[in-house]
Amino acid sequence: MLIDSITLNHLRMPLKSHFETSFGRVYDRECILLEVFSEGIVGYGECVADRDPGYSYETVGTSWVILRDFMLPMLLGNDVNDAEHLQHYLGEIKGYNMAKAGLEMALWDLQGKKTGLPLAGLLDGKRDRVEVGVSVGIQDSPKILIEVVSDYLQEGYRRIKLKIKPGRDFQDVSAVREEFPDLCLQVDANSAYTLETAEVLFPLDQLDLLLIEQPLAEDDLWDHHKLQEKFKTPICLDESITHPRHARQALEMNACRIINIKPGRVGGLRNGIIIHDICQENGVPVWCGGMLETGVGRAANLAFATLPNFRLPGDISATERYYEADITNEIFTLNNDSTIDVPTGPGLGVTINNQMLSRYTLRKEIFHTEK
Ligand code: OSB
Ligand code: MG
Repeated sequence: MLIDSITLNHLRMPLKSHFETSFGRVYDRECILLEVFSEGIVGYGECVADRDPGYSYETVGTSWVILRDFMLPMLLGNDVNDAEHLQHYLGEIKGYNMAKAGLEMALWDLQGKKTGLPLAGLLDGKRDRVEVGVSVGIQDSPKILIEVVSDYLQEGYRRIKLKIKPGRDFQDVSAVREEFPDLCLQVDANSAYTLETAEVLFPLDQLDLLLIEQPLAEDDLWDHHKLQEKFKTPICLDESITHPRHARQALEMNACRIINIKPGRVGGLRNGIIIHDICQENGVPVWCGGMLETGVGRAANLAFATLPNFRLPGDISATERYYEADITNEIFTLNNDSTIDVPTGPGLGVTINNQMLSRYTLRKEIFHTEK
């Protein structure tokens, strides 16, 4: 696939309701939408880096610079067959997994459009819909949290994830557990604790949680191992796993019993599939995480979650959980059984609503080959 030109769009989209994690509260979400043009066809990709370096060191601003100065010049005017081949170009660049994953997504979309196959088909996925849940931010009080959770249950979600942070953990989670004794419930600390401060989390072990996500720092596999020894609830790693190697090491040292895979965090679907397979070989379940994606990234996550070892519901909620109006014409809705249908059109299977795209675009730049 000859790469003719690439457009970067820096988007800011207002969220329907604010989203608070241990690293802060946001009212809107930023990302980069990539448009990769090849022989008259356009492939879309989403770089999920956020405005601030709270979840990851990578931000919209830094991803933009790395894409502009290093990644795009490597690709423009060249032939890139597929995601495997992309690695040949980008392999020398350290880090910036979200930028790499955004480019890779656009290539998958192009590949699907050129062959007429949906992404789930290209990945050899095994499902036509995937089980999903909803990730609920920290609320102003446990009472409001219960109301918010109750609303999502009314909408049909059967798995709830609560964000926690020091000072807003056991009280919030136990309040929800008392109100909903049978609910599939899990928590996510986004690395807000240390081995010492994590002692306050021990009572969570009695609340019958599906998992405790990323309690400790990103670069702290060993302390996760020490903590997992003290919990019967599985620890699930998110931020810590940015490469297939980390997945292998985490499993070897029993640092977790479940892994959340986000294609953006691990440098794309290709690496995501490798992590999926490593976990499957070791009998460890995975699930698909989310980054409040637009319809573009959501379509990719749905296709990814069709692989067989995705055995827990993903953080892939319906469009209306996030946005009043998305940049895709396609809207994702929740089925009665807490699933979302996987797109069936070629590539990602989504089309862009250009009016919404231009409304949300803060900055746009078109790059052509210099040859
Ligand atoms: O840790 O899973 C996380 C959103 C932004 C950054 C990190 C995380 C999240 C979520 C939201 O939990 C999941 C979603 O997209 O619904
Ligand atoms: Mg997480």
